[in-house]
This record gives sequence, C-alpha cells and structure tokens, in this order.
Amino acid sequence: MWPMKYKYPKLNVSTPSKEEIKEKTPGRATKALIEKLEEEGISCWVDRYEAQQPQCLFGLRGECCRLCLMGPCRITEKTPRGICGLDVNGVAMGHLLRMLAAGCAAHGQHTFDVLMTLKKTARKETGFTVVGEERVHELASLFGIEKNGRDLTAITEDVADVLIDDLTRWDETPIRTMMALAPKERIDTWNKLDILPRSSFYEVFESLHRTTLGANSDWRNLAKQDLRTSLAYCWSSIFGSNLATEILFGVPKVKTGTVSYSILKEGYVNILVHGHTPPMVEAVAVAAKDEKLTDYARERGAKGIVLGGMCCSGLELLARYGVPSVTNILGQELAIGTGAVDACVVDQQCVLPGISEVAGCYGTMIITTHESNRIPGALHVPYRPETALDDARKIVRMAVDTFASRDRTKMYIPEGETVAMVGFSREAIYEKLGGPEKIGEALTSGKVRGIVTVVSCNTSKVPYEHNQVALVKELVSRGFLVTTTGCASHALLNAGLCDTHAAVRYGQKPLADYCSEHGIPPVLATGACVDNSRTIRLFIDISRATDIPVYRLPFFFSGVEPSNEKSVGAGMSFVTLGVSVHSGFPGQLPVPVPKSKGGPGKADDAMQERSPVVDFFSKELKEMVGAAIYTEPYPDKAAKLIDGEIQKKRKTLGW
Ligand code: XCC
Repeated sequence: MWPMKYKYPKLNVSTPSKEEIKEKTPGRATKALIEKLEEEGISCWVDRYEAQQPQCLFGLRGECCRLCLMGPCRITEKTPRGICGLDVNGVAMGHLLRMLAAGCAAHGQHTFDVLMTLKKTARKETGFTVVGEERVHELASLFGIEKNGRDLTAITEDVADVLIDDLTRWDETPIRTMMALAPKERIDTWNKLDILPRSSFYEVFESLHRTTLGANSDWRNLAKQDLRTSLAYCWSSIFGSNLATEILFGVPKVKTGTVSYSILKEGYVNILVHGHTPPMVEAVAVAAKDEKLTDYARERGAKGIVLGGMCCSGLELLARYGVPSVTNILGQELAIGTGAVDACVVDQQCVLPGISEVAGCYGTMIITTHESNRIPGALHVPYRPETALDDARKIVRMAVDTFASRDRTKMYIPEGETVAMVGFSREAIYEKLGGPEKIGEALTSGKVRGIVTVVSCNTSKVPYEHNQVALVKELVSRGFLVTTTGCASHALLNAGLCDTHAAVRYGQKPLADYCSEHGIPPVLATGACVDNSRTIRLFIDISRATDIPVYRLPFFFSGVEPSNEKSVGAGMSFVTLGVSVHSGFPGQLPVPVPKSKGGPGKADDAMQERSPVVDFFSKELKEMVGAAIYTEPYPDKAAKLIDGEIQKKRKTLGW
C-alpha cells in the first residue's frame, strides 16, 4: 500500500489522499459516511486535509520558529538561525515544550474541573454522591490522612485537597501522588536528573516562560524542562483526574458494550456526548434515563431516547456503564453526518470546529457546556457542579424538542455494530488475571511475551484507523497483550479486537490459550486518555511483584496516530517511567532524511547528519531513564521494531 499519494521525501514518509483514506480505513461505515457527505456537498476533515496539501515542510520538521512576533523564521542551511539568533535545536525543542505544556494544560484543566466537583460533592454542595469509596480509603492511607472516627465526606475532602494541591502547588514540595505511587528507583532517578516537578500549573507556567523571546536558548535545558513537565503531566494531571473520577463515579468493572454508528436509532431522540470531562456527561447519562423525559419524548413522537458517546467522554461512559461509543475524533463529523443526531453535547477538547457546519446542515443542536470550549452558534448551558443534574435534564428536554422539529429526511445510519468487552480498570484486570504476581508469571513463562499499550488520537497523516488496527493485529499474532485508551481504542473496539474471540482469531498459542483461560480479549480497553494512568499503575505493580524495575520489563508504548498536543505528554509519561515509545508519524523534529532517493524506510545508511535533539530522544534518554522514542509510520515495520526491542529485554532477563 506504500508509498501514498502525497510524498514527503525530506521527511522520509508519504501521506494518503482522500481516496486512499476511504480505501484503507478499516470501518466500512467510515467510507459510506464520507461518501454520503460528498454527495450532499458537505465538507469534512478529509476534504480540508486534502486542501492543505502539500503541508509546509519547515513546520513538519520543526524548523519553523513561531516563538515570537519577529517570526516566523525558517531555519535552513543558509539561514541557520532565526532573527533572534536561536538555532534549530532551540527552535525544535522550544516548540515541542510548548506543545507538551499545552497538552498538560488541557488535561490539567479537565482535572481541575473534576477536582472542584469532587470537593463540592464532599461538601454535599452537588447532586452527586461519592461512589468509589474504596479509592477514597486507598488514597487516604497512601497520603497519611487520618481516617479513624471520621466520616467519608471529611476524608474525601482531604483527599481532594491533596490532589488539588498536587495540581496547583508553587513550592518545591514533591507531588504527593507521585511520591505515594511511583517506584523508589524512579523517584531516585528523577531526583538525580533534577527533574522532579512542582505541579502542572507551575511547570506549564515555567515552560511558557522558558520559551519566550530571549529566555532560554540552551536546548538541553529546555529538554530537562520537557522531562519535568512530563512528570507533572503524568502525576498531577492524568493521575489527578483518573483518581478523582474513580472516587466520584466508581472504579469500572468488566462488562460488554457496543460500538459503531449503528447504535443511533431511527425514530428515537439521539443524543451524543463528546469531549473529556466526566461530570456533565454523567449528569446527561442520568437525565437520559429519566422516566419523565422518556415520556416527554414519546409525547413528542419519538420511541425513546438513545444516548451514545464520542472520544474520551464516550469511553468514560462505555467503561463505567457500557453506554455505547459511536466513534472517535475523526468520526465526529461523520456521526453528525448520519443526519440522525438531535443533540451533540460537548464539554472540553477534541471537539472539531468543523462539526458546526455539518450540524447546521442537518439541524443537529450543538450544546457547549464549558466556558473554555465555546463554539460560535452553539447553545451554551454552562456546567456548574451544584446544578449539573437539573441542567442535564434541560439539555435532554431541548434534544427532544429538536427531534420534534428537525428535518430527518437525509438520514442514513450504517448497519453493523461490534460487541466488545470493556471496563478494564486496574482492579478489573486483576480480577480477571489474578493480580500482578500472576501476570508477572505469565510474562516470565512467555505465555504473554510482553504488554504493549496502544493509545492516543487519530491523524489525517495516515489512513484513518488503518495503522492502529494493522499494528495491533500484528502484535497480538506475535504474542503481546495490548492495553488501549483514547481514540485508538475506539478503532480497536470497532475492529473486534476487544472481543474474546479475537484471541483465537488473531493470537497464536500461547497468548490465545492464556486469553481463553481467563476469558479476556487480547486487547484490554482501559478507558479514556487520562486512564493511561491505569496502565502505568499496572506496569508499576508488575515491577513490584517481580522485583524488576519497569525499564527492564517487556513493556512498550505506541501512539500510532498522534495528533493532539496531549499525546506528547502521554508518550513522555511512559518514557520517564522507563517504557520506550513508538510514534506512528515523525514528530515536528528535524528528522534525519535520506541523502539519496532511497524511498521510505530504505535509506538508513545514507542519512544526513542527525540533529542532536533527535539523538536526545532516540539515544540519550535511554541512558537517562532507560527508554527511548522510535518513529515508524509503517505498521508491519513498527510491529517488528517493538518485537525486537521487547525480545532484547526478555533475553537480558533470561526469559
Ligand atoms: Fe482527543 Fe481524548 Fe486524542 Fe482522542 S485520544 S484525539 S486527545 S479524544 Ni485521548
């Protein structure tokens, strides 16, 4: 299938045309919906992506500096420095740090909202009640919070305060969640490298400061700040929101759920929730089941109310309640393009601005709920923890009213849905597999050759969802167990890889036997992107159980389709833990390019001089934290690469 239409020899890759995307994408419904929009003259991301070709090579290679108002400056052989004098290494590293800071702020704001809801819930100022009591007790013990003789609400508020403090602290006290959960070997390593962070708030602030005009021109110092901010991202942002959400709404348990566009139903009021922040989503989920609102829908001519999710909000609902997931980030315009959606309720992040145009064509109501995420023309019902349940009822009522008035003649819902086993929280994994000791034994004996976490977004730069599915099938056939979150997980769920039959269909002995014996699929959907923290805890638990540091164990991370800035932090969280990362598309770094016309993947021996920034990520990090970043856009080669690296670890361990 390679190379594809748009060639970027200076990047050593090619990217697909719209036709190639339609042909290669594994979900047939995607193709049908892109063509439906095409016939109706409505554009979506695929069209806008093609209109942007060719994309700017300076930007793609991290050699375009936009850090100050004198720029943009293009760094070339003839112009090796920007107007201010910054060289290519400072430019590339500075932009990368800003991307990481943006991703950290995004997850951090999400975390902040959940934590405020948790604190107010503990004070009985909201309509929510604390469901995840076991998590409150676990954290209270880890944080040394007094439990004796105190009621749950008081303990919960103290736990919330520690998590809020971890997210926002300015002084040099280490992040308490990190100190409580990270392995000592790692804390010592980070301490030696002088990268222990204060909090997400502080490190984002400092990262922006360090990358302003005339601030820091030492790329190595920026790299150090990158590692520090990654630790803040991991231990105060994603852990904070994951833990607080589990306290509020409970720790997911294994269940079956459905995915795909076909969960939308003709004759029903179809509501989609979309974004990342669980509290409003939870409130809408409660309201959608309200008998009175169902009666109201029937009075207005509907058969009932259907609720579905998109992106991480959808995955939260899927993991916790089995509420169906419709699609991921690049399917959102297509979902609305079915013409079946009455209301799309969005909270924060990954909401493509393009949905407004599509929604306008079908009379779909877009309802924003967060001040940080406004969309022109959308109705705004602000999320307030104190009134969330009443507001959600208003939202559902509005969706019912839209159903009654909207033109439904251009409706097309693709057939076919996939059933998947979901809800693999850390505890649920242990319930199925018998705890970290048992998983350690399976790894040692080779029943499971390694664990690879395949996560993150979708990008227009590769055939939508194709590489995610192709890589995971290959990994499973090579005996690796996979955990997954975020938009990648939707692709895998939809492709049937999270169904128990997939172990036999794609996995070879002994992995297939191991999965059958425990009644699990070879791909464990652990939730939304902040739930990467579940895989991080799983890796740490196995490390403790086997008494082998994480960096020596057969683990790997793959972000096959990186797009959101948050994915930079996701990868770096694992790198700092000692887990190597595969990225499915070259990052915005000055990658080495072939000198000759070798074509993709053929010119390893004829590269131009490597940038020290690239060397830092691909080599030096190995010495510093025991893990490195590899880029490989072609899934078969990526599987080989991951297999090779894991095999080296197994050999060193004598396994
Ligand atoms: Fe966004 Fe979370 Fe990426 Fe998907 S995976 S594009 S961040 S929705 Ni999280």
